[in-house]
Amino acid sequence: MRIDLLSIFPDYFAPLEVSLLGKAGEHGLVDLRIHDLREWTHDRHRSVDDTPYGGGAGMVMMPSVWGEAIDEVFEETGTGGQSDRRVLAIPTPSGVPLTQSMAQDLTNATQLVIACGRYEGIDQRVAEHYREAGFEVLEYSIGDYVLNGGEVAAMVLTEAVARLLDGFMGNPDSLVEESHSGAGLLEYPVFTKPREFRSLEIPGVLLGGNHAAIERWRRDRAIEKTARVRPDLALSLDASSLTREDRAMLARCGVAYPR
Ligand code: 6GU
Repeated sequence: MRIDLLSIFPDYFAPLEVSLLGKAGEHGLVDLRIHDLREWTHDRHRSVDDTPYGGGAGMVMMPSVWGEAIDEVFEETGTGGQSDRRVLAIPTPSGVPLTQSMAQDLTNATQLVIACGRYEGIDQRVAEHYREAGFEVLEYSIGDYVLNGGEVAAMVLTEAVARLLDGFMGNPDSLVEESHSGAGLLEYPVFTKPREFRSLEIPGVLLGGNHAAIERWRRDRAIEKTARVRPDLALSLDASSLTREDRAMLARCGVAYPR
C-alpha cells in the first residue's frame, strides 16, 4: 500500500521512520511518502492560508495549493485500473470518529493520501471536489479533543492501518484478541514474571493449567472492564456472540441483555 502524507510540517513525521519504515517499509508492505505542502505554492512567501469568508477567527488553508498537491500525488499511482482504490483522508476534529473497523477496511486501499490541515482547517471545497471526482474522501477525527493540526492524527491512522497489513505482525495471533477487534470487548489484564511484585500476586487461576477456567476468567475480566470504563461499548456488543455466562457477567456489571 502506498501512503502519502501532506503537511506544512513534514518533519513531524520523523517518528514513522522508526516505527513504520523500520518494519513495514523494510518488508515492502508500505511505500511511505512524506511531502511538504509548500512545494506546491507559487508565491514568494509560499502562502498556504488566507482569511475566512464570512469572517471569524484564524486562517483557512487555500484549496488551490491543496488541489495541485493532491492531484500530483494521486497521479503518481493512477493506473486507471478498476481495482484501484485511492482514498483521500482528511484529519479534522469535525470528522467521523476513527474506529478499528475503518482501519481494517482501509487495508485494501491501493493508495491512502492524508492531507494534514493546520490553522482553522482546509477550505471545504477540497473534500467536496475529490468526492465529486470519484475518490473516496474520509474526514475523520481521533477523539473529542482539539489538536493544533492533523499531523498526529495522520500518524495515528497510518499506524492503525499499517499494522493490520498482511505480514506486518510478527505474530498475527496478537491481532485476534486485542481490544476493539472481534467481540467488541476491551482486552483482559495480562501478567508475567515475577509471581510477586511489591506484594501483589498473580491471580491464582492463571497459575493452574485449567484452560477453560482461564478462558472464562479472562472473558469475565474483559466484560467487567468494558462495562466499567466503556459502558457505551458494553451496550453495543453483538448479542449473538454472547453466551449465557457472558450475559450473567454483564448482568452482574449492571448491563442487561435480552436473551
Ligand atoms: Cl483528526 N485533527 C485535529 N486537528 N484535531 C483533532 C483531530 C484531528 N481529532 C481530534 N482532534
